[in-house]
Amino acid sequence: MNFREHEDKRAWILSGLAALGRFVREDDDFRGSRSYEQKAIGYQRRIVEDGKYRVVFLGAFNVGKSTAINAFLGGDFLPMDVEECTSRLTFIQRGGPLQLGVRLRERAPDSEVAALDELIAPLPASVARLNDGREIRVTYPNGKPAAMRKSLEPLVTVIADEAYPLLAPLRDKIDEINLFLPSEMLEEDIVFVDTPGVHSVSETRQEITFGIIEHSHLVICFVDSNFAGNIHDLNFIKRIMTLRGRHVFFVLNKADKIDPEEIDLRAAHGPAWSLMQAFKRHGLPDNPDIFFLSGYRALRAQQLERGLITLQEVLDDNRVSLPTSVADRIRASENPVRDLAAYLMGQSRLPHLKERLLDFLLNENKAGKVLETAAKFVRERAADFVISLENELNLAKDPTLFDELRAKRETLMAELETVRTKAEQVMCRYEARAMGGEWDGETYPGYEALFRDAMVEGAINVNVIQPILGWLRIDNNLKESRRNQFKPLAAHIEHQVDEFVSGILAKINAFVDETESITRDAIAEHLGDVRSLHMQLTAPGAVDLENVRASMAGGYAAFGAGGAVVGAAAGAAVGSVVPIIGTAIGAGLGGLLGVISGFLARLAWSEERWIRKLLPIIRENVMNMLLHGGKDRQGNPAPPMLESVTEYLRRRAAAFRDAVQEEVDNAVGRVQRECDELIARETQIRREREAIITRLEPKVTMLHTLREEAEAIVREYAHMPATTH
Ligand SMILES: Nc1nc2c(ncn2[C@@H]2O[C@H](COP(=O)(O)OP(=O)(O)OP(=O)(O)O)[C@@H](O)[C@H]2O)c(=O)[nH]1
Ligand SMILES: [Mg+2]
Repeated sequence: MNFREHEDKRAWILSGLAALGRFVREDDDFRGSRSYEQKAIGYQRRIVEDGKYRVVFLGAFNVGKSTAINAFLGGDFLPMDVEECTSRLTFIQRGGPLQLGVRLRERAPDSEVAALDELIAPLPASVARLNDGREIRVTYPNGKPAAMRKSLEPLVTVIADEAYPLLAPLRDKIDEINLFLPSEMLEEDIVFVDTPGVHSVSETRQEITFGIIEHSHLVICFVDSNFAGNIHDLNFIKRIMTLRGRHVFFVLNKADKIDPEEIDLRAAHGPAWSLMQAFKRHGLPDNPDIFFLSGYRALRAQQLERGLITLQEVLDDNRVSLPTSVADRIRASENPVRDLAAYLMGQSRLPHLKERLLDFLLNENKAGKVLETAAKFVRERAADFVISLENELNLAKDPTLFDELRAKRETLMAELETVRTKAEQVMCRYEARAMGGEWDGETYPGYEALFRDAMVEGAINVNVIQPILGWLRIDNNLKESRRNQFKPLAAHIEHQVDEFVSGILAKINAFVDETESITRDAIAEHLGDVRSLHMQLTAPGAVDLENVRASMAGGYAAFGAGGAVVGAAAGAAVGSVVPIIGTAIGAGLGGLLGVISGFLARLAWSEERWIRKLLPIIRENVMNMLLHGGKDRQGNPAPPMLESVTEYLRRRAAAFRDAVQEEVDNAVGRVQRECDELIARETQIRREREAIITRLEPKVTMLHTLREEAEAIVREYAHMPATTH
């Protein structure tokens, strides 16, 4: 951008300030103190609008700023005090007649203004209200500074709160205090700003003063000659210096209080030397513009000249403390008042400072400086405001978070797949062992086949029939049986069958237990994996594997106690099979007893003959009981033990597998769902971020453009010779 005309720049800066103002006032993305920034922007706007050059007087409280300004102006317009005095910024500029303008933030009710009216009433002054009651104008027709100073006391001094409590509500509404002085006192294009002391105990007053520094074009920094190089001063001087581009005059004030020998502008010794040393130590520019001043003497000289005080008063004034030789010379002169005034003025060194200041101002491109400072203000504010927005924007654009999310999800999915495969393998092994099949190079018959293979006629013959026959041959067993209607034989058959089946089942049960236990452990281990995956997704933390195993076992036990088949199996596993095979035995024995009763008459048979006769009956009954089935005592069909037990084993194998499968599915499903949610969350975050980007990008661009264009203006001024415009 190339700004040729002063007016162009001015118009651009005003629009830039307006843009900043809108951003601060309305934008939800503005981070900072709205009221502070709005005020600062407002100040700059007014400065650009009136185009006046601000000369700001800064320094510790009581260092003599207000006194010096009064001396500059040639009258005691501003209140001064031996205590901390100034509490507000006071802007002093050229006007028509002597006037005080109090700008209010809001309209003050009549009652509040009346309190001021009353105070002003005894003074030669008239009060008017302007701007819808938002400004109070006091005019002093005779132009006497004292009247203005007195009306300022209740408004801009530290003691006002105590001395004029009635005016507190009005004071709270004050936005700005302006002094308008008759034309000869001040240049048209200059505003002097009196400020509260920087080392004030009141934070508010400090802030007021620090706040105006960035709106200054020239700073006159006051330091007490007696305390030059003081660390407090340095801290705030550093602060002024950070605002590059401001010229600073350093004034060593109250020079009347030091030995005249100490006044050395070349800074070889005395306060100027101390100040320079401190500057050097703190890396501040080592060729500052340093002046000595006695504001008080200058003011006294003026008062004397105007007849506001008498010669005697000055001679008696301890603070003026004239050397006796001088006092004698003055008394002896023809025009002692004029001579004393001239002497004091010379001693004050105000003329020197004034001359240097006027010279500086004459050469300064004041209008340019006003715009340059405003452009810097726009540039810096735009740069400041954009930082937080940019941070947020960069965060929204930062892909690493997504990458992390995605990477995490992908690892989890992969791990989940491994777990699923492992669980499947465990199930395959289980199925091979329980239902028959091959696993890891070994072939398993399965529970059912194990049982069927043991329940064959040969084995039954050897393990059931033969032992029964052996039993019949022992002692009186046959005789006893015949005598008791074969009931002992029936009981023995029952016992023998029970022992046979129980023996087989005991072996199978051991195998079932082992199968279930290794499956349970293996699954618990993998479920542990699944659960830790789940934990990774939800909350970080270790998974206690023992807990998982216990919960698995608990789940299965609960299942076992609840299920009818497994309930029966639990009985079978520990001892007798009688509970399951009772009906089969009943059916067998019913037939046996019926057949045998037909032989009861033929008691003359030999034992071997009896046994031969009984053998087929016993065999048929045992085989029916175990393999073929028969009828129970009521004549209902009764299944053989082979079928009941294999049915039970089948169901037990399936029930366990289902229980485990369910547990696995649940656990894996949970992780799967978390992963799905992760994807959903990713999408949502992405959407939110896109919204942030869409929202912030135009603002960032706007602020960047402001900054760049302001920078272009600043650069143009930097290359401009000082005397243009
Ligand atoms: N000896 C001496 N006293 C001075 C001089 N200038 C000011 N004083 C006195 O110092 C005291 C403070 O002066 P002010 O002008 O009110 O000081 P200030 O820097 O405006 O103080 P605040 O408004 O509180 O920040 C008054 O009593 C002045 O009379 C000076 O050059 N020499
Ligand atoms: Mg003051």
